[in-house]
Amino acid sequence: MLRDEAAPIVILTGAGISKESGLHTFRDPDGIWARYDISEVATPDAFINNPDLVHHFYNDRRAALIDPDIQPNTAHRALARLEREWPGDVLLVTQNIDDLHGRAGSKNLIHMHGELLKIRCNHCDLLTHWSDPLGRETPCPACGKSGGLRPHVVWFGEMPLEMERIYAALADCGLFISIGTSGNVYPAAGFVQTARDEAGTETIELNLEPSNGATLFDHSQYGPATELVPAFVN
Ligand code: BV8
Repeated sequence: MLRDEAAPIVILTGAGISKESGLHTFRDPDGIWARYDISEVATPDAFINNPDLVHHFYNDRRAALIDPDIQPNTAHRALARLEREWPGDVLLVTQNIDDLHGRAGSKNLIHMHGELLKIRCNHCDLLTHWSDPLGRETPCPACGKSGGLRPHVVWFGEMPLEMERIYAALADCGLFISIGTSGNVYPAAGFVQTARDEAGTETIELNLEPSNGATLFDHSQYGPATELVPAFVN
């Protein structure tokens, strides 16, 4: 599949890569947005208007994620191996807020939508690992004030993280691989076009079904990530 055996690679993943680990996606029939309204749980206004509901939403997902049965799958591990073995740079950009890529061993990793197991404080500069339930009254472990803690998660209408680093990598990569994402959410859904706009970038989609941006990819394979990704990396 690869024309240049040392080209820098940028990989974008979405919720589909974690589905076979037991985590829900967002837009599949059994997905998260089938049970919750984005505007009530995943926007800054939602947090202002109903912080208890937003904390409940993320407390539920945080508790599900730390369940010992939730483990990285062979797709996560194959991407970590690709980073170790590929002669060129491999940057993994995930939209997911789970910690499965990191636990699988990926190091050059950007969580562009934040991380479910981190929190920050609106009263001070705290940013720390957190796996317990969070509430409006939880005192900040740094400044001691209540009412300021929030999940370290990028809500709709908020700027995704490390965008400069991502666009610099897209401008320089020889291969862009999109895995397990429906291509609904921007700016992530626009990365394939950005990669195409840089001469010579080969684009590949590995997904259960064609995404919204399917026609923008040079190559595509459809099926479960745990079948496609290890085979691709080998
Ligand atoms: C921003 C964290 C600007 C929260 C999330 C341009 C056009 C239109 C709209 C916009 C635009 N620019 C901005 C917007 C608005 C908005 C947006 O895109 N809205 C959409 C809904 C139209 N974007 C934003 O607000 C972004 N911010 O652009 O800010 C800005 C500028 C200046 C200053 C300030 C701001 C921020 C977006 C981030 C929102 N946060 N997550 C949380 O998780 O609770 S987004 C959320 O969607 C998750 O991160 C999720 O990962 C992401 C994308 O979903 P997917 O991962 O693709 O999941 P999905 O279920 O959709 O698809 C799963 C896929 O897997 C499917 O294709 C399925 O077939 C496949 N699959 C299933 N099983 C398997 C599988 N594949 C392989 N194997 C399997 N087994």
